[in-house]
Amino acid sequence: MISDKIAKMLNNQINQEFYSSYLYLQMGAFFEEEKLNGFAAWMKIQSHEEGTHAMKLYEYVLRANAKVELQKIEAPKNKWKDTLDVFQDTYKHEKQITSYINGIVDNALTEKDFATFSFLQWFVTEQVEEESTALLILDKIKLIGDNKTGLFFLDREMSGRAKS
Ligand code: OFO
Repeated sequence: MISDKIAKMLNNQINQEFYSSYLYLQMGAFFEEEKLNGFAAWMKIQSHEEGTHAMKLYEYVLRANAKVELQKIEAPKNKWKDTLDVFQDTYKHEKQITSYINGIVDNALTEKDFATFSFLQWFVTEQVEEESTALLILDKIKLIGDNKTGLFFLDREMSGRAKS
């Protein structure tokens, strides 16, 4: 049902989603160390969501009668200067994920693999959300600058994120 090339790309994406989960879990640990518990909770939820993205792809590859080939997950970066540094990386990372998703969509269209094209629409929409959320938080952090009270309140706001 899907070509070897598409199956390979989807398997790579499973790895990328698990890597995202790892990266955000590591960022969560950074925030725990910084005593920013709201940011830490936000990152742990984000990490969990990335795992669900990986599983969506995993199930699709199986349903499409292709082989799931899990790969080694790269160790994420584990040092950041501050909150701004973390969210600059988060935004950059999500843009990178969007480009990978777009790459698979592009190939699916070229191959007239409309099933995969249709399946990936969820990810296309999700990436708009992911990028815009990361950018909004990044902008708020920039707005706050060195103001510790501002960071305290933003941390509180971050703790309000609910698990979806
Ligand atoms: Fe962050 O959306 Fe999946 O990777």
